[in-house]
Amino acid sequence: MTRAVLSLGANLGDRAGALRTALTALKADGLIARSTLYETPPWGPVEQPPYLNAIAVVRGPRDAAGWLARAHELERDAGRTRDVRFGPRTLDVDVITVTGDDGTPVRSDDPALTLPHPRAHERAFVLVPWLTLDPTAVLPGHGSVADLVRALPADDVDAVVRWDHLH
Ligand code: PH2
Ligand code: MG
Ligand code: MG
Repeated sequence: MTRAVLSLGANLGDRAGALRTALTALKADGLIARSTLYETPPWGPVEQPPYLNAIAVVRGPRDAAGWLARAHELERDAGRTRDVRFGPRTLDVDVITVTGDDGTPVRSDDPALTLPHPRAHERAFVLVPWLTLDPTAVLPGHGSVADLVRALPADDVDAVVRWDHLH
């Protein structure tokens, strides 16, 4: 069994519907916890609409490649076609960390699945929902998520806004 932290994002179409459908589907995969939905400014080089983001923690009988395959399946179910890097999408599911039951983090340099996720430590839209879900969370190689959030520019943190209590 492994435990995986997944980051879900959507910025096209019915954003909340896509995230909620994926989070519901993950119950069958051993969903342990999920954050609420957050609205976040688009990160990266492409101009695009704001995202809704969420974090899910799952535990099940998959290895890292198995979680990536499941992530791609959820994206496909949401009607996603593979598109521009960092560009807009109906659903994106990224594997952030995978940990064995003995607590050992999976490390991978495979360009198809780098673990831990190579940019998670600088992304408020990953770290803020994750911290809310698990105040003791650690990003292997980078330290505690609480410290990483404290190290982010305050504007980046403030721009990640709880969304679902407004709607
Ligand atoms: N995903 C991207 C690019 N930029 N920005 C935010 N706020 N949230 C995302 O999930 C996101 C992004 C490509 O995967
Ligand atoms: Mg992504
Ligand atoms: Mg992705």
